Order: sequence, then C-alpha cells, then structure tokens
Amino acid sequence: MAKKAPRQDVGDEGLQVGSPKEWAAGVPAVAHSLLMSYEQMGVKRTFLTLARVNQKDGFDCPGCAWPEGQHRSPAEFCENGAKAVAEEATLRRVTPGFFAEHTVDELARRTDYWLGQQGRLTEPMHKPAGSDRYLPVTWDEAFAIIARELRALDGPDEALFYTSGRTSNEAAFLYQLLVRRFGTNNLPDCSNMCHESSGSALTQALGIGKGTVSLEDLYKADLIFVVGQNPGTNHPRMLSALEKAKGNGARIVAVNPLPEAGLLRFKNPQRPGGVLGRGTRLADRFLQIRLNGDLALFKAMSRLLLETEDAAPGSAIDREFIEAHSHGFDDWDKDIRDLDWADVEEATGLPRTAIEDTVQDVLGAKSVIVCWAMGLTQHKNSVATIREVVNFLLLRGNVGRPGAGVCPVRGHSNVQGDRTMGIYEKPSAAFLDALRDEFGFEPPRHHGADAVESIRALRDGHAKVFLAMGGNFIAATPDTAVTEAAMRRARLTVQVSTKLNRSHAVCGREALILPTLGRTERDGDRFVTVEDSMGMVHASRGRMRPASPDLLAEVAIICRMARKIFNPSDHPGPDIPWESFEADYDAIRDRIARVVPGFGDFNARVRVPGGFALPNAPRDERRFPTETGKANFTVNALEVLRVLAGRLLLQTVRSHDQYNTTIYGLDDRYRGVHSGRRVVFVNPDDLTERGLADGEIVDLISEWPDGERRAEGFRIVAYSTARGCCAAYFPETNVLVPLDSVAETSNTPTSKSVVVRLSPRTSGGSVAPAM
Ligand SMILES: Nc1nc2c(c(=O)[nH]1)N[C@H]1C(S)=C(S)[C@@H](COP(=O)(O)OP(=O)(O)OC[C@H]3O[C@@H](n4cnc5c(=O)[nH]c(N)nc54)[C@H](O)[C@@H]3O)O[C@H]1N2
Ligand SMILES: Nc1nc2c(c(=O)[nH]1)N[C@H]1C(S)=C(S)[C@@H](COP(=O)(O)OP(=O)(O)OC[C@H]3O[C@@H](n4cnc5c(=O)[nH]c(N)nc54)[C@H](O)[C@@H]3O)O[C@H]1N2
Ligand SMILES: [Mo]
Repeated sequence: MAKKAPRQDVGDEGLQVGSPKEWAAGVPAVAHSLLMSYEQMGVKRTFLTLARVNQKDGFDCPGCAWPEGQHRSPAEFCENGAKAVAEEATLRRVTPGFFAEHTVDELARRTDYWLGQQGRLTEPMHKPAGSDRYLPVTWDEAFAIIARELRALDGPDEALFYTSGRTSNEAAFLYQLLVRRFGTNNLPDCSNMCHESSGSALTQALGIGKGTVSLEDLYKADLIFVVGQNPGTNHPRMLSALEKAKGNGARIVAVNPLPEAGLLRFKNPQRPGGVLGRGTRLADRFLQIRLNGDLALFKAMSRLLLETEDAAPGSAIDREFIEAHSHGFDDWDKDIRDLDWADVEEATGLPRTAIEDTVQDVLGAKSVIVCWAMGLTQHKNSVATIREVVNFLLLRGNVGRPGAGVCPVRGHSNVQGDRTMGIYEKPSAAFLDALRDEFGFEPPRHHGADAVESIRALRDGHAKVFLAMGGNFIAATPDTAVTEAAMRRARLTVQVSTKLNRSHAVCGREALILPTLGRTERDGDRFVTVEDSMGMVHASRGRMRPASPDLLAEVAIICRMARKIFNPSDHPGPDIPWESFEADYDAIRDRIARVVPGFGDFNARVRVPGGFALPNAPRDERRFPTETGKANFTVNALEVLRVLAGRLLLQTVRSHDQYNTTIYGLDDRYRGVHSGRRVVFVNPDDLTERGLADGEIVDLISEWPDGERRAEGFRIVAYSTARGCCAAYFPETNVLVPLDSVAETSNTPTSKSVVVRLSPRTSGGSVAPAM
C-alpha cells in the first residue's frame, strides 16, 4: 500500500455521534492502528518499526510512560503507541518548498490536525523579523542567531527554556546544564501542566516527588483505585497490567465522572483468544464522581475507616505504622472528625452507601494502590486532593510495602526522567551544589519561571527569547488568546521539533525551526536513556534511517548551540567539553552518574538488558526524606466547588485519536464520536433542566473576573457523565482556561474544572447527523 497524501484541512462537517463502547482494545484497536501506520509509513516500514517498540534492543515507545516489565511480549505496544510511532516514522515531509508555499499567517489559520498531517520537518528554517515566511538557514547560522539574541538580553532571566517530556535523559541533562551555565533557572516544562500537583504533594507528604510502586507491586495488590484516568486511551498497556492484577485476585475501583471504556472491560489484543468474547471485566466498582469531588471522597473514606476503628480497635488502621513512620496524625484525625456528610455528598455527587461499600473493599484488602492522572492534578485544590490520597493510604500503612502505595501515572514517555535530570525551575540546593562541584561554575540559585509564569513574563515584556526543546507550547498552554499575543511579543522563538505544529506558526518576531531526530531514528551508533513512570531507567536505540540527512540529534543541537553561546569573552569560566559530549554519550552519562543520585555506574548498569531501578526511599526502606523525616499526614480543607445556577463544570480531555496537541484523527471511537472534535458531553438531565437537547450547537463560555472567554460551535452530545459536569477536548477548549486559574502550590492550569455556560447559537452550525 502506498502512502496516502495528507488529508485536506477539514472542519466538523462530517461529525457523527453513535453510542459509546463498553470495552477497550481488541481487534478493532489493532486493525485501526495498523491502518493508520500503513497510511503514514507503508507496509514494510510499519512492520520493521513496530517490531522494535519497547524491545530490550529497540526504542522506547514515545507514546506514554507506562513501564514495560521484564517479560515482554513480541508486540509490546498498543494501538495508541503504534499511532505515536506512525506519526513519527511517517514518509511525509515538510520541505523548504512547503514553507515557500505557505506563509506563517496562513499556517496559523490551519488546524492542529492539518499541521501534523504534513509530515516530518527536514531542514532548519528561519523567519527573519518582519517577514511572514520561513526560509532555509544553515545550522551554523541558526546557532549564531540564537547566540546573538541571547547576548543582546539585559540578563539571563529574559530567556525561557521549555522542555516537553520526550527529551532523553542525556539531552535533558545537557540542556539544563546549558541553561544554568547561561545563568537562569527558567526551565518551564510540560510537567507544569501535567503532574506538577503530584510532585508537589508527594514531596511534602512522602519526601519523593514520584510514585512508590513498581509493576510487580501492581500484581500483588488486593485493591487498586484508578482515579481520574482514562487508561484505555492514554495508557493502554496499563490495561494488561490491571488484567494481570485481577487474575491474581485484585479488585479494581474506578473513580471517574465518565464511564471510560477501558475501565469497564478489556479485550487483550496480545493474548490469543483475548480479542474474542466480552473480554475481562476490569472495574469491580465504578464511582461516577462529580468533577473535583475526590478530596471529599478520600476524606470520607478515611473518616469511615476511623469510625470502624473506634467501634473495633485494631480492625481498621495500622497504629504501628502511624506511630513509627508518620507525623501529624492527631491534627489530621481531628480535622477528619469534623467532616460534614452533606458537603461530601454535594462535592462527590455519590450516595453515602456507595462510599461505605467502597470502604468495605478497603477493609478487605491487605494492600492498596491508588493510581491517578490528570483527573486529579488539574484542579485548584489538586495538591490538597493528592495529599488526602496519601493520608488515606498512610492510615492503613499502605506505603512502602509490597502491593501498596501511590502510583501517579505519568504522561510523556520521559517526563519523569527529564525532571530527574534537573529540568526544574525550582532546583534543590543539593542538585545545584552537585552541578557546581562537577562543572566548576556557580549555578543561579533563585527560582525560575514555570509555564504559567513564562507566559506572564512574555506578556509583560520581561522575557524576550523563548526556546523549546520539543512540545507545542502554544497549543498546550491555557488562555490561548492571551498566550498567543504574549508569544508574538518575543524577539526570538526557537522550536526544536520533529513535526510541524502551531508553535511554529504563532511565534516571535524572529523565529527558528530546528528539526531533530525522533525516538525511532538512528543516531549514529549511539543510544539514549529514559526513565519510566515507575523509576526504571533503560536504553532506547532508534534504527530507522532519519527522516532527512539534515536532522541533528537533540544532544548535537544543544552542544553546538552551547559552543556558539559560550565564548570566553561573554562567559568566562570553566570549559565544558560540549564537543566530546556530542561525540560520545557515555561521557554525558559519566557526568550524570556524578551529579544525579541513583545513577552510580550508569554506563554499565544501563547496558544490562531491561535497565535498572532508581532508588526510592519510601518504597525500598520505608524511609521518608521529608522535612519531618516521617510520612506527613496533612490537613486539607474541603471547599465544595459550587457553580452559579445554569453553569456547568467543564473538564478538557483527550480524544482517542490524539496525543496531547497532536491530532492523529478525528474519531473518539470509545466515546462514539466520529469525524469531528467540536463536541461537548453533557448529562441528559442537565440538558433537560436547561432546555437544551442532544445535537444542538452551542458556544462554551467561561466566566472569570477579568471577563468572558468563548469557544464557538460545539455539538451537544447527551452522555453519561456526573450531574453538573461536562467534557470537551483540548486544545480547542484551552481558550476557556484563564491564565490565572491555577492549582494552589503547583501552579498547574485548572484544565479539569472550568466553570462554563452553554449558549445556544442563534445562527450558523448545522446539526450533525446521528449514526
Ligand atoms: N494516546 C494518548 N496517550 C497519552 C496522551 C495522549 O494525549 N494520547 N497523553 C499523555 C499525557 S502527557 C498524559 S499526562 C496522560 C494523560 O492521561 P489521562 O489523565 O488519562 O488523560 P485525560 O484525557 O486528561 O483524562 C482524564 C481522565 O480523568 C477523568 N477526570 C477528569 N476530572 C476528574 C475529577 O475531577 N475526578 C476524577 N476522579 N476523574 C476526573 C476524566 O473523565 C478522564 O477519564 O496520557 C499520556 N498518554
Ligand atoms: N486544556 C488542557 N490542556 C492541557 C492538558 C489537558 O488535559 N487539558 N494536558 C496538559 C499536559 S498533561 C501536557 S503533558 C501538555 C503537553 O504539552 P507538550 O508536551 O508541549 O505538547 P505535545 O502535544 O506533546 O507536543 C507535540 C510536539 O512535540 C514535538 N515532538 C515530538 N517528538 C519529539 C521529539 O522526540 N523531540 C522533539 N524535540 N520534539 C518532539 C512535535 O513537533 C510535536 O508537534 O499539555 C497540557 N495541556
Ligand atoms: Mo502530561
């Protein structure tokens, strides 16, 4: 089959809505992914590439951060992993001829879908100030432009250095080294919009900003909560792990406003026979919670455990653990006793009996794991909610023993590794000391800007150069109109990318596109390393021929850029051997081994097939390196999120055919949506109450003290979601999320609780046909 030409830019003209699915994966999933891969890669390339995903001598799947485990099947990838690979290994190309045909202004009017469909970037491109076109530029000239603009700044804090979570450990380590050598901690990253709330909460409560379970723990758990997560779409390989855990006797409780297909039933495409029949039932219990109701739920479950303990001492809580390993229990206990059940029922939308039944599951389980993703992290009170999850687990000593613990399920395949490598705007003193001792310069100590602060800095003219190591900052961030205007004020924006996206079109006065190798591609005979969601570090080696001979690896881009930026007159100080780092990644790993705890003997250990586990004090030793030296119970006030009459709480989610801002296709198969994305899922009773109906076209309007924000033309889909809540896809709805609406402490945009009203469109927009 030959590759097909990219589709034309399309709207939602063909939008069709059918009924949602009750199970995930299986034959259609495999067939669907192969079809998409053929379209992009052709048959031979499809098989060669997919055969290498997540194999011990292959490359790490760029899809998600779910771990691979020691026993890998020959097809250790999922439908959406295959789509991610196809997206990168596509045969379509964006050449200088493409840029000659399309002005920047024109590209800014295209959809994310169309931009992504154009294929891989092939050559460095430069948009001079005042021009509306990208022109070819040599790598050398590109680096000279960056060095010139950085030197022209009044201070290093006027530059911002973004990272998305696909960057390898080696590139991430060198990138933060360059940035700190330059003199700033302005290292915003996609984590700021993702699991930052988990990191903040877990660091305070447990002394580590990561999860405390391994894959083996999942297989040993008696009870697994999957909260605020849609694994059928976003972490499909997790379904195999849940299936295995169930086989070992685990019960699963799904907590979600939506009955996501993957949580209900699973047909394992990698098991013979797995695709037949009705598949495995996954969730034993489904708590259809209101958006933002989780803090109340976990407090309520803890309260019931305490009451059970009162009635029968020794029956419900682990006193020994609490006394030996925790701090703050008494204050917390007092707070939980004050809990008001009316508040709980209002916040969760759940009847008390449903919570009581769930607590029976908890009492019957020796070991409990709580998994979560964006449903918990993108609210105003997210850090408090996650701390309350920890309290609930601590109460029965469910941390630091087999089969128990916290499991924040990460998104991007190396987002956790990037943070471990020092991509953080608030680095610890210990990390900076180690960097200083290794490289002989004094890194900046004051904190840098995160993603939201970066937008403010651009908006207010405090930042003038923006460089992105991957990602699509413009489309991933909130308050689209504000953010776009802010970015256009920059003097220079630089995007190191594999594919065309909106951040190339909405750019600074002068702009550069630096095309780079993807995971699947050969980087000489070098390999890189990544860390998965459970702290396993392993090698990743691409084997495909690069999309163009003019691509550079991220490491090479960083090293060459550094050599242009740091000349002895502007940056006196020690020499960093950038040239040898570019030639030999072992040399980078030797430095990582000396700077980052847990990486001793890195080069040898990462060559052992399967890699190695990073130390994890709570998991390995029940040691909690917090300020108190213990696991901290924390008091978190319950404030019920009430909205004015007629409003709904909107969550912005991923469809089945997207990877963040990369839109693979226009279907959301499991939710029954085809050929379109501008839909809003609303509970039928809420529709009736508001005099609205399925199929009607509405504008979504968010209200905020500084004014209203509007996203136009969404088709209403009557759907089973919790009362008072609705859902629509991002990035289309990012325009509705105010820049200043962020989570306390973590500063993460509140993308899962936006107050909106639905305003019927008086004209325009036809009703899409039903399927
Ligand atoms: N195919 C694919 N894979 C991906 C990605 C992708 O876009 N596509 N993205 C990657 C990235 S970066 C990330 S971070 C992860 C994201 O993985 P997810 O977090 O699964 O992604 P979302 O689509 O944001 O889904 C949020 C889920 O939480 C639920 N939810 C929302 N609000 C609440 C709440 O208040 N309480 C509860 N209990 N539930 C709530 C939603 O109904 C939904 O099921 O996936 C990663 N993997
Ligand atoms: N409203 C709303 N907004 C959200 C979210 C939400 O749930 N709701 N989720 C948030 C989350 S969890 C995240 S993680 C962010 C994601 O934010 P980002 O990480 O910034 O966005 P992505 O869409 O993953 O970035 C895709 C681009 O990365 C580039 N790319 C892909 N592979 C590589 C590579 O190997 N190297 C390099 N250099 N570039 C590469 C390609 O050019 C591609 O266009 O979005 C956040 N935004
Ligand atoms: Mo993410």
